[in-house]
Amino acid sequence: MTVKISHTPEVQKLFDDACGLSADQGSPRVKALMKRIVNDAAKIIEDLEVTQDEFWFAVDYLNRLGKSYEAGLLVAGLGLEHFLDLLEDAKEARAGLGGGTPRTIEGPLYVAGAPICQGEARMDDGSENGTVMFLKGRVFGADGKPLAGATVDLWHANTKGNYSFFDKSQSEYHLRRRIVTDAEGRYSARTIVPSGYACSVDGPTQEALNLLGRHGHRPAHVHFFLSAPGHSHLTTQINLSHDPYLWDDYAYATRDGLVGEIRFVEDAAAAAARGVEGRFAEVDFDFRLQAAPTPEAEQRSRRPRALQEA
Ligand code: MBD
Ligand code: FE
Repeated sequence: MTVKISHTPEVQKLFDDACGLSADQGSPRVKALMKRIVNDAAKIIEDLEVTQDEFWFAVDYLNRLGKSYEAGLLVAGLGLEHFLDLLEDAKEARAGLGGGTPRTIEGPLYVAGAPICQGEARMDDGSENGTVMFLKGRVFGADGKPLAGATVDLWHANTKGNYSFFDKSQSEYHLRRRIVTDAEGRYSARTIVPSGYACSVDGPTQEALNLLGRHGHRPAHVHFFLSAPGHSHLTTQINLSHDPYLWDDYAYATRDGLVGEIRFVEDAAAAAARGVEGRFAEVDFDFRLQAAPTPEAEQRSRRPRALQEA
């Protein structure tokens, strides 16, 4: 057996030093994490016989990934963002908590500060010739009773699968709203049926997916942040039942309990009653929140996002 160079005392001393373990300053937490990362990277390089060309390709890939702001897309595609949900689920189960609407990944396209509406909202600006979608439901608390005054912060893509803010051709906060539930815990929105998202075909995420023999599609979906005093913040999505990618999501966000059954209605009288013309869609979806075990649980993660709120 050949000796593993990465395990020798010389190399361990090198990495300890490089990770600041002999320095007084800096963050102990970051030092511990960095030592593990560098150590594991070295082991991968040695065990898998990573070539010089492969190593420098990876360094250049990271530069390109960051330059195109696609790191959030890649971690979703590699299943790591979903893995964080599995960890949270397991932590809750161990603590005897859980129940309520399942969580699922946020993805990289939330923008803080969407307009606040009471009970109901119109989310699209009328500029797209999409299928009108009426989305409604109720938010229930941990005790199973409707929650008045809960905030339903929702966002979704347009008919091309693009999100406002990131797609500068859309108006400000297009397809993004915060709806405060009414006295019966109800929210309702008039919007347009979103299209599924696809990673940019010439971006670094799709480049990696191609090398893995994978597509970069997500089914049509609507994202939600739900919050209410005394309840745990919930990050989730509803993935729409009609989409062929429903259970073939590149980001692994579709979960049992999070499929939104979409009904397409072709009935002139029903359309007239809704104040629309032609075919439209309906989705009903209720949420159930959990009691917050701690005050921090009421808040969403401090993940850096576009337009942080003051
Ligand atoms: C999306 O719209 C999304 O929701 C995720 C998770 C990843 C990429 C694009
Ligand atoms: Fe999305």
